[in-house]
Amino acid sequence: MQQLIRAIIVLGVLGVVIQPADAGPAAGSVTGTVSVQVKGAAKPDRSGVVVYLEGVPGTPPKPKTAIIRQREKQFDPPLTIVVRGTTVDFPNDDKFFHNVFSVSRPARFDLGLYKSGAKKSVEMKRPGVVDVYCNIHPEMVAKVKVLDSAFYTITDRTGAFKIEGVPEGEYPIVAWLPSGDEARGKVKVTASKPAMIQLELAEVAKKASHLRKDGTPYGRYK
Ligand SMILES: [Cu+2]
Repeated sequence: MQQLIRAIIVLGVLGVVIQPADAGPAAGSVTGTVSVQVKGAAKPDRSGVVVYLEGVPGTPPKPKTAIIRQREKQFDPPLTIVVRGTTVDFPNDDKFFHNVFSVSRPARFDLGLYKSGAKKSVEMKRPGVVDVYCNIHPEMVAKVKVLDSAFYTITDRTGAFKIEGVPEGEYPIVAWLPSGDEARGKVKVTASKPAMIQLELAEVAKKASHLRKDGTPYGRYK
């Protein structure tokens, strides 16, 4: 059962241009804070909200490698943000077998059983959210958020964020909670004009339960 909690995320976005000394094309920063409110009360910990801009012109973001380890029957880290085209390595650092898989639309894969010390990799070709599980251990849960943008950041405990080096222009801005949905707005990055937007999104408190790769529930053989 999913329990929906209304949450409001207020993005205070300030467009600031930091003109480099050797003045090339104007590059700015988007800074601001995210304040998460659940049922009217401000959430003390506002970390973990992914904020990113879409459609920023220029060269496409460079994919980097990302690593999600299988360690002590957990995925480490549980949340990974990558740009499209990034290859994610899944090394097995445990002493026993795992079977990493995903049935999420942006990246369906089944890495099969593999042993301690082995590593398999997946290229994240499409943007979206990829839920990663192990077919043996239901407690192993990871998320990969694949973005088309290199202009992203994750809020800290205070909800503050900063995206640097943004060319001037108006862009869609997205705030995404891994445990909820996303809120969208637009932000104008200019030399002088600060912009303020308010977005609403729902935080979803849901029981972490999912099915195995073949769609059946996890049995008692764990
Ligand atoms: Cu496992």
